[in-house]
Amino acid sequence: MLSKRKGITVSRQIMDDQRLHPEATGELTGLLNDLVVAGKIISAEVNMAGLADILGQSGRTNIQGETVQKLDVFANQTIKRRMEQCGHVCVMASEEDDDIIPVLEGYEGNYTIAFDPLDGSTNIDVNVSIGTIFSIHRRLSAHGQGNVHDLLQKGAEQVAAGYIIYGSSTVMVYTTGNGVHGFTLDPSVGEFFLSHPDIRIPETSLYYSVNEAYAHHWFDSTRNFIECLKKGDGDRKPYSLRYIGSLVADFHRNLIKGGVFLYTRDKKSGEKSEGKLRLLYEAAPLAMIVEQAGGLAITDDGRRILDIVPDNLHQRVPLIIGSRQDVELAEQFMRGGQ
Ligand code: AFP
Repeated sequence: MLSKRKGITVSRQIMDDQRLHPEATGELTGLLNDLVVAGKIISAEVNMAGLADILGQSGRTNIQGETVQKLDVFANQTIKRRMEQCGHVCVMASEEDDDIIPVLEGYEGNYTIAFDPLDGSTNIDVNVSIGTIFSIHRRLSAHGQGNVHDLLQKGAEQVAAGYIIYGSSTVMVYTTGNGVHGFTLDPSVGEFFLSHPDIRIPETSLYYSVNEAYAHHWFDSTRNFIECLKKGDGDRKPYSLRYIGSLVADFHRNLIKGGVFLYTRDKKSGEKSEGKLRLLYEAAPLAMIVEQAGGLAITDDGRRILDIVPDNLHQRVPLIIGSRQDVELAEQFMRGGQ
């Protein structure tokens, strides 16, 4: 039986979003619909991974020095192939590629896309949630092939952002600046149906997500904040830890249940002196989503993530993201006010 919720498909929602902009040409709608197809293809492969001889390492390391898994390669190729000839994108950037990725000549469109094809690679082989994250901007250059400057725009200029999480079910969450909606893939019909309309992140929570193994490297600001959450205070109950190790999965959990995720700078950082997470492919798109859902995303020195103008494609950024009151409390510690 068709449940009430199976009424609204992701394509219909994308069309409805377009109707809010009478000046829209349908290009963004086309782009998002192509991304949905890429997400379905990747989801099918992830579900079959143990059988399709696609688990394990590819034998390559990426520009971040991380081992590239075979599924990373598959997801990256899938998105690039769909985007390069969808006719709506002028240039791309992927967490897995050193440089900008051109689109096919004659297919240049008005948008740019930056994406992390498969976030949480180390969880691929063990059936833990992983996901694709994307960030879309309008191009700055006039026409033809886009360039790196088209991609190096601050997060506040994003026209759409989202992720597809491959977990116990496959869920796509996206925003075009009019709220955040989540869609669950029904594999029996191959369609995403609206399952989480107008997501609002709880104002405060009982959960924090951080890699606590790094506690001995933390600055006092991070240590004191986490201690405060763990102890509780007055009306605030002690918080519990939830850390999956795939940002997209930790973020999704916190978006739905409430929580705060941190990946701050620490004393050991060295080459990761800006933390680990990437501004273009991870922090900026998730920041747009969290703000649209009523939450906040800042750096560990209190800058709004969406205001940061990237100076290179693979820029890293310290990230504190989640429920508004939790992030505000973190900010007080980071600014030395506690
Ligand atoms: P991988 O894609 O290499 O697994 O990295 C995932 C990630 O960038 C992000 O998704 C996690 O939140 C973070 O790394 C986990 O990093 P730690 O292992 O240092 O906690």
